[in-house]
Amino acid sequence: MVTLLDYGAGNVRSVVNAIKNLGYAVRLVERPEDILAAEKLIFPGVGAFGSMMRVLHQKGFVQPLRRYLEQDRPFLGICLGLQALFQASEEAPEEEGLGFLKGMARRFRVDLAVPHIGWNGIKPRKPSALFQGLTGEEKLYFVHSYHVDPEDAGVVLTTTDYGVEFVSAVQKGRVAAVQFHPEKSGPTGLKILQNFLEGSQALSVLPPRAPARTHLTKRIIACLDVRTNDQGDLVVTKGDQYDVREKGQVRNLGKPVDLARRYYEQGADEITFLNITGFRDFPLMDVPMLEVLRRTSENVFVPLTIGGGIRDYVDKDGTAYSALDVAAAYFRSGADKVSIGSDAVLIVEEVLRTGKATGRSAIETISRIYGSQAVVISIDPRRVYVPSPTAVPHRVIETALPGPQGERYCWYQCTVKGGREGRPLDAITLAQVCEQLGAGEILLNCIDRDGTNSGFDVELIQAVKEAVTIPIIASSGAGCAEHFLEVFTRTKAESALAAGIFHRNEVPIGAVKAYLQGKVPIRPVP
Ligand code: 1PR
Repeated sequence: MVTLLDYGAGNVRSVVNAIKNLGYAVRLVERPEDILAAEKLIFPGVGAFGSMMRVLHQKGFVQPLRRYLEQDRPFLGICLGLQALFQASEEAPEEEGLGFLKGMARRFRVDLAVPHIGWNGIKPRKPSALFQGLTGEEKLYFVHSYHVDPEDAGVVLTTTDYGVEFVSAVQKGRVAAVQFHPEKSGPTGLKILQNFLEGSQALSVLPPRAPARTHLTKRIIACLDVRTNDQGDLVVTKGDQYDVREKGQVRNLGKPVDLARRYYEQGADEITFLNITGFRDFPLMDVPMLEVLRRTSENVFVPLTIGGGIRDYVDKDGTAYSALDVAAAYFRSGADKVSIGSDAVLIVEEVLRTGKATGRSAIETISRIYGSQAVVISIDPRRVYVPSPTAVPHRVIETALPGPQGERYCWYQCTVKGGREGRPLDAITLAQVCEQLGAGEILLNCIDRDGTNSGFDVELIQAVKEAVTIPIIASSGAGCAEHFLEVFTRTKAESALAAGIFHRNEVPIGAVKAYLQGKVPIRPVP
């Protein structure tokens, strides 16, 4: 029996599912005394340091946790569960950590995108039971903006490179904690969890190979656009330039849960579900999407993002739900990140009109509680050609692909409601303001390229990438493996997403990765 400390933020469902998948029963901590009664304790922290510590105090968990740690009992901290072991964090200087280890969590100060999101390696520093069966060359999934800085070098278990060499795992006696997410790191992560669950100190090993340097890999993401078809079934569909109908019928490319599982097995680094009619339906009533997440997270152990309908909503009977309520329902069902589309455009328009942020927008409220890494902004822009850089009051770029009248300039107009309505806002400005409001990542679609197999719009991707410091997911237009290499070499995008070629089995994920191997850092298919 393993005990899991769930303090109510983020996605503990995946950890529970991973443990169950390994054949163990899980008990959740409900009262402070459950902590000291645990045989083995896992503390998966997700969200922001300050809110985590406040909740731990409110629930009376801090003292029993400190005692459990001091008694040197089996403990595995994950992500914030690692940072919580230290005295403090720059993320919330007013909150004290558990103080089991001396030192603090510091924000990344690197010339790279922050948060550090994606699959990176580890460099083991000392033997541990957690390393049994590992080669040392595995990739693990990270998502964080802060890293720990221990005073005692003796507690360092692994380090990882990301602009700086940071501590990615610690161990002191039977207390271990990792910055990466084993429950989101595919078969390697499950192996580490299994090692903890079965582990004995006597079996400590060092992996046979340790990389001299680790690299954040480029992520390959499979995207599932989901909606109800005319027969009432929830299906994965795919459009051409956002038109998902063929001969009047919604294209049916398969069942969401089955396809997600297939892409996981094929080596997808992440899976995104977009509820493409979420702007119409009330998503909390949209039980099928929650069910899709619940079922997918039972046996898919890579990050899951869900988008569509993340916004404030007033029900027919006048009951108000906040975007935070909607997001919370998705996180509880297995999502690691939520993606905000139409609402982000309206939020940014409001900020630009009034000159200030309200603090109450979906982006701000969700990132405050769940952390910026949990908030993705999905942009659906359309290219608009103009004759000169000053023809419109928007961010215009010079293009190598002239327009129908020979125009050498264009801007990227944001749209809402799945491309149905253009707005007077450009994609670059939208991305910048969303970053300021607390968004952690940009999913950059392009309606002109969507479903065309003609390659990513590298001009758009580079223009947005240069304007923000958060990671970018390049999306729309992938038609072959070479298009992924093009987007990774001609732009600094951290990841690339595709839908149609994967759904139609034209280019499987494994073929994309095999082609990229040795050309850009990539997580090999496990
Ligand atoms: O506005 O917050 O409710 O979110 C709705 C979400 O649904 C947005 O993220 C929006 O991008 C998405 N969406 C809305 N309508 C459509 C549609 O296709 N009619 N899908 C749609 C957008 C675009 C990509 C696609 C890539 C790759 N899909 O995610 O998967 O373009 O496709 P490809 O590789 O086949 O070219 P809200």
